[in-house]
Amino acid sequence: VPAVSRSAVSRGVVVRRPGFVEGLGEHRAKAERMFSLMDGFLKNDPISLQKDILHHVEYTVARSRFSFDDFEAYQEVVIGRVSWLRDRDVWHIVDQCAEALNQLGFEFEVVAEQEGDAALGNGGLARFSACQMDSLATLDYPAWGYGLRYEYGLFRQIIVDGFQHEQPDYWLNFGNPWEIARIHVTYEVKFYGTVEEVEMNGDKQKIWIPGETVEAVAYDNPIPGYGTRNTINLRLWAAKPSSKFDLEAYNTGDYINSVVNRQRAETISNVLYPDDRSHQGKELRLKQQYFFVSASLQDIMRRFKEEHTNFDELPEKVALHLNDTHPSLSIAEVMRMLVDEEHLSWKKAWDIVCKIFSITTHTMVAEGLEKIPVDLLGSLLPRHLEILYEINHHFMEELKERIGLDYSRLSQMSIVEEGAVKSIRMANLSIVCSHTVNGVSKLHLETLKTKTFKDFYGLWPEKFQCKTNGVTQRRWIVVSNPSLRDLISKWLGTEAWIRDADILSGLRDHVDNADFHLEWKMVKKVNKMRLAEYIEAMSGVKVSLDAMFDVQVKRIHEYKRQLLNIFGIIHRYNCLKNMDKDSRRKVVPRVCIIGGKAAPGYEMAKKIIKLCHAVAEKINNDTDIGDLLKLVFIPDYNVSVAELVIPGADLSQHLSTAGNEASGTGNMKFLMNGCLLLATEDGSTVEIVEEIGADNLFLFGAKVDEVAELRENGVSNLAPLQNASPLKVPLQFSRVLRMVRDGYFGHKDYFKSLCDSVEAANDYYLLGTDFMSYLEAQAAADKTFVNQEKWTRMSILSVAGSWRFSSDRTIQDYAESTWKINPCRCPL
Ligand code: DL6
Repeated sequence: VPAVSRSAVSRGVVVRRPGFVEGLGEHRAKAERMFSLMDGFLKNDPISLQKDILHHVEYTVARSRFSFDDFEAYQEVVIGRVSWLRDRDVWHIVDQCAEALNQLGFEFEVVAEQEGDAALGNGGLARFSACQMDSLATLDYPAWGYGLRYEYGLFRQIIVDGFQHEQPDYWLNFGNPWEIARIHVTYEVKFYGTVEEVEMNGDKQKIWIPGETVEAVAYDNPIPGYGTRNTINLRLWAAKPSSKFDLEAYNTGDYINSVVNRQRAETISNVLYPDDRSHQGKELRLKQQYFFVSASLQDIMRRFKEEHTNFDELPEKVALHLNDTHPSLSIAEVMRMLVDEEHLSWKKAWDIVCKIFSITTHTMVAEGLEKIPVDLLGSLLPRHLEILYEINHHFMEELKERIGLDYSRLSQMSIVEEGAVKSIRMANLSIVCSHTVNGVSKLHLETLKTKTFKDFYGLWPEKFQCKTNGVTQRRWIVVSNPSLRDLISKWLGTEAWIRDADILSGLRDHVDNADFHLEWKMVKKVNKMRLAEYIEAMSGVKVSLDAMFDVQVKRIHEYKRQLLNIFGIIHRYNCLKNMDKDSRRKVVPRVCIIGGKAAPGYEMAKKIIKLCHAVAEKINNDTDIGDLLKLVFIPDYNVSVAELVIPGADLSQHLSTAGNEASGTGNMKFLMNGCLLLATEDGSTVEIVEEIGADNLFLFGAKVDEVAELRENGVSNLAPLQNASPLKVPLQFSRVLRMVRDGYFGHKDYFKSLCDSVEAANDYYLLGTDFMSYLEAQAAADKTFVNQEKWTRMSILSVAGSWRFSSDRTIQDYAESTWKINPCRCPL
């Protein structure tokens, strides 16, 4: 399974068209001929695989067959055999590869470990896209994904003395054997310059005279479907200097500067912005967006024009899906292409554009919506700014006809935001032009309809749809939890659930079977052993397998409330310290595991990481406490680490203040691995509750419709802590806060602002309000853990209910109600 599928690429664009992958030829007949030729010489038995591997060792990397290392073995397996379209079903040759390698003296697991993550995204949004690609391939949809081939993916997190440090992740250092450089697939991408008006056939026509040209080179990454020959393509763009000769520099003799300028072009695709919430107003960021958009659209239009001349057919052949607003410059770019280059009338072009775009927004709060300052946009993309103004002009005229001269609403809905920094509102632009606007959970959609885009919903209610997120069971059970995969298949009597997640619900039939329970618990034990070994190797902390493994892994954000978890741990520690020996004997031991990256500029998140380490230092070294409580921070949380942590977890925490998490997908991965959830009723958790029942997880905290009131009139409006009523701020919370504030864990000054942020007067994320309810949910989890039969039942029912959170269901839904596409199976 390729690296990109393991990890994440975020800005997917889906293109509807039947056909095969470039390079094999576009025509079905030709592809069929190639497949039939392959039948003659491709064999998947271990001996043939070995021959292939050795052939590549000798003739690709020019090493001796008697001396090549694990990394080269990994590269050769990928290049030699599992690569692009050469096998009919990549997923089914894993065992043969393992045997072939074994006979050559290599361990399959060690070789597989050589593959690092392609950390091409930040968090939930990007990883969700990777799941979508896997589902698109498996369900035989004719789709393409597009993104940027960042040379530096998301930074590597290292911890020094409890503080996060960031190191560049130069993941392409030794090459990426999965990717295929398509050096002949390149496009020029232009920036800056001026717009001129010229006469053309008696009409006035705008033309853009760009000031800088950069070349985009395609790198293709195969995403093989499971149980099908369908292998779709993730095309990533790398920026290279334009091959055009720099005549001006040559004429002025400025050779050195011309080389330096050309080199600058490559920086466009160099680095991923590491903040998953805000990256506004940066020129490089905007350049990245347009670079990606322009190259992808040229690619799409070229393919369309190969077989079609009439643009009326474009909406029949192409559906473009905007994965959040980051690629929404596409709208202006398609308009520019159709009007300026293809000379369609504005009206006709707009009509086409409105039929091909759809969008999913992944953000809950209005403040998180992307805006681009017009000064920046006008200098980088002058023609696009004009087009955006014109789109807005037409929209405003239409709106005035619909709602009259309601200036307040007109200005709220306008694509152009006036004010100190005049900006383009990318979300408004996307909604105006998309035929469908999707939310990622029911709760999210409700917020979009009633708050974030209330006015737009009033105008176009039919556009708004819910497509609850999902994750792929192939990554999150089959690959990451092979013991569970075998157990599920054994008891369901089939492996069909790997392609059809609905079948997982059949596990409910065995929920009271004692033998099943025994085997279920064994699987968890094996995974806990793996995780315990990793924890010890990585942190030196030895953990007991009898303890409840309690995990919170995700990006560090105030709204995700890792601080609530740490405060809960401090409270637990206080309770243990105050207990006599007899009471301690009854305590359920806990291993608390926290992991996640903080954006480099996000001070508060970095302080949370430091606090976690400071508390761990205290607790883990307290001989009084021993195995009853351990706290470990897992550094550099990424997909590979997730594959180890999630199967080994007993309990997982999803603590966002209700109304802040658009969906969440971590909850679904834990659910699939039989881990019980301790969660607020936020995002997609609400639907998990619908599916498995509130009795099968531990819910706590304010509900979404209580939050505003609580912020308004509850704890948050009280005077600072010292004057607050003890009834409103629980004593337990004040005590924990006081300990941190007073320096019980050291670093008193450093933690001051963190403490201030949750004092009653400032407690925006309602930690104090939810604290007692959180402790109660934790107590319920402890109580249930003692009753292993009940726990196992809940665990089985969690996996059974996870069928609904497969990305296959999500993609099916998109295919049917947004893109209106049908599966397109590769011929046998
Ligand atoms: O939809 C995928 C994922 C959701 O599950 C998370 O709830 C949401 O926070 C995340 N959104 C982002 C926002 N980034 N941007 N833009 O990552 O999307």
